[in-house]
Amino acid sequence: MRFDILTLFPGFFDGPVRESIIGRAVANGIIEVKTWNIRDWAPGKHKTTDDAPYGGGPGMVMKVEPIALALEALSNATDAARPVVILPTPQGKPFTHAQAQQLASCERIIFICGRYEGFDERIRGLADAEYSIGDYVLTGGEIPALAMMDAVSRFVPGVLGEPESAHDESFTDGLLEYPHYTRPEDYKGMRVPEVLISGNHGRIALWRREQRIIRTLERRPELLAAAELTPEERRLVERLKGN
Ligand code: 6GU
Repeated sequence: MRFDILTLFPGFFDGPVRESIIGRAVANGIIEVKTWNIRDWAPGKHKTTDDAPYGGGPGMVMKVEPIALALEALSNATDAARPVVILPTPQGKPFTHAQAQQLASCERIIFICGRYEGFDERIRGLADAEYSIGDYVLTGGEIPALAMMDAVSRFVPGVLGEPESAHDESFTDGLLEYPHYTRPEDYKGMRVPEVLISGNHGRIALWRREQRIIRTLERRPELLAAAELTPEERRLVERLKGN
């Protein structure tokens, strides 16, 4: 799978693309990440990528032409599959686990990273989808593009090792993760739950499932409506709620 990132700050991606699991996937040739400087498609001596807003007001607005030209140049390749173009914006649909999984089957994704106070509305017309990564405003699309690329890559076969991929339960069944512990058994009086050292795998599995339900109820109760629970587990939720 290949990611192309259009940005005014290609250096932003140097570390994240080299390190850790994504770095390993790139080194192994499972994913490919190419960054492109939008400025390289800006016309004129000054290579301007932004301009004053029509109608006045503060700040500058990113221009449409450099991005349009960049996309044209990137799509001119002889590839069979058309790339999917994603525009990270705070006004986009919330980006979810399900979208990450779905996008992982694309051969190629292009991210357009906007900066400054805004971008020309016509840039939206160049994208197939707009996504937001949460209800807060970031200074640009670079961090959201990295977050989405990371979430998508986890679903690309071979990116995660075996023990890691088996771990994928977390959002697929709509419950949060259970608590994890490793040595020491006692850290300043905070003990590892007894059940985890019992060696009883049946009890451990039950405890973990229950912990996931309790945790989801406490922290993200809105997730429970869509979670995959047995009738018995639904009754447990009602009991925990005090009903
Ligand atoms: Cl996708 N872009 C920006 N600039 N801010 C955000 C965002 C995206 N998602 C949440 N905040």
